[in-house]
Amino acid sequence: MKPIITAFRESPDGGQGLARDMQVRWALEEVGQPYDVRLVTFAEMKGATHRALQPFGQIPSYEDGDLTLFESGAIVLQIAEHHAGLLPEDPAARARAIMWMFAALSTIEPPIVERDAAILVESDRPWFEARQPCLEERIRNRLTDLSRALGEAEWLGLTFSAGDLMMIGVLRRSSGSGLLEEHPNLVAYVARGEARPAFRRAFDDQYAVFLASARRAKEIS
Ligand code: GTB
Repeated sequence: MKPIITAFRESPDGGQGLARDMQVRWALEEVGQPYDVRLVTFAEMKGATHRALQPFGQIPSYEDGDLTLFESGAIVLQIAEHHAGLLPEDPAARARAIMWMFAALSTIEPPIVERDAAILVESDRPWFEARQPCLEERIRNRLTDLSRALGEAEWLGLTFSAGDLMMIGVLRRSSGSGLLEEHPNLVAYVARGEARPAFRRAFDDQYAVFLASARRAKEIS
């Protein structure tokens, strides 16, 4: 039986693949595991049926037989631990790859999400403009340190891992902001991830969902 993931029926990202189902799709593609996608509307996401899978009423969720998971990091780790290809065999290298997954989600992502949220819901507040430099500085600090840690290496470990997958997923959210672009090695790192065939397949699948929702919107108008 194929695992089932959930994703937005109508993603607000305009087909850029920025919602977190993208990391799960990418991981499944990397390991060659076919999967099904259940698309949910915003209303369905907040309903009891979906909340039984994802208590916070968010996507993604993951169902594989009797196992149901939420949290994109936990889902990607589950996939990586049960299939070859996303975690090194060597125990120390494996632990470091998992460490980078946590770094992506708990060190790099929070300031990026905070700025995105401010732009989305606070842009009409009187203090919005004044707060921007502070939010940008927090991202800048993290990206500067990450850029130094990556240096001229291809990946964060010796080979591509779930740590890179999660990190690149997070960094894509700051692409085009000017902040990522201050670090050419991080821009090249993201581009390397995006050039992977598994990424392309995952991206194209979520883009097809966007195209279908755009067609529906056109038919209604
Ligand atoms: N920690 C959880 C995880 O990693 O799985 C966070 C899940 C999460 O934030 N899900 C978002 C969601 O369901 C979608 S990915 N939001 C709806 C809600 O909370 O009501 C975040 C996201 C959303 C939209 C864009 N975008 O439009 O660019 C990018 C990222």
